[in-house]
Amino acid sequence: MTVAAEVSLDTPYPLTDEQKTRFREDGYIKLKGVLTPELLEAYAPEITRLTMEAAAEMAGVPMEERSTYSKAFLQVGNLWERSDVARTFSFSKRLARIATELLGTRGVRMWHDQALYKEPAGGFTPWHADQQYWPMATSLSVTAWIPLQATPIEMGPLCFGKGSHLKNIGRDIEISDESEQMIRDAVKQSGILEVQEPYEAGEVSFHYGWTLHRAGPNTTDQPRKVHTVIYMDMDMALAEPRNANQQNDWDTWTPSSKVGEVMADPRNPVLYGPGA
Ligand SMILES: O=C(O)CCC(=O)C(=O)O
Repeated sequence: MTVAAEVSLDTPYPLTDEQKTRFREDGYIKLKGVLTPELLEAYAPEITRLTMEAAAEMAGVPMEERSTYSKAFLQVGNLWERSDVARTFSFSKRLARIATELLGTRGVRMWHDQALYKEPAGGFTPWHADQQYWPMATSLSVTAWIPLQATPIEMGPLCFGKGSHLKNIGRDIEISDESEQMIRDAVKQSGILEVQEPYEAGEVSFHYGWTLHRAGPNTTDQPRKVHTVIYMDMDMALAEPRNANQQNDWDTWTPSSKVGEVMADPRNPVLYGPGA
């Protein structure tokens, strides 16, 4: 048996102190070998099946008739509620432990998962910060961005604004042509380094909810298949929504939670830490 074959979705992935510090300073980190070819082969087909089933209507709309947002990707949330295979993938302790150690919390809960498939000829993803959408009381949230294949620059991997989670830029603007322009200008003016790199198969990146990021278009003839899992501190309280997107996300992802209380809705199970 090879070393790679022994890696499961629950095998710990040891992080160094240097990696944790880098994540906290840069606002993101890309890690090699988080998933093996065997794991990708085992889970990607089901993620793709569920995504194409749920997004069939949008996939049928010609690109030229779509908004900037819907040109960027087919987006399907909470796959974990749609099949046991997707649930096993999204509930990976290996990923959830990395999220916990990067955040420095005692554990993490599921905020939600979502597939983000950038189709062939799919457009760019405008600059934005995810937490604009999330009614969270602190900044202890992190997204695992999990490409299901190697993702060269031509497919539109993520591009991060290095250290941008520490600046107060673009926090009130949703994903749109305006966010692309406004944040792009602010990133350039404040000297934030834009880092865009290809992903090898099995690499996974993690970024804070306040880290500014975008992605280029997919100019290849293959879909850019990506799954994501969004984690929050297991002690995260619900904040009063600051905009309509946050109200919508409250209703969608944590319906029974109350402002000021820990988000312990059945949709937000602890994935790593006490009680997991
Ligand atoms: O996959 C993309 O193009 C954008 C993803 C993103 O914004 C995110 O996962 O936070």
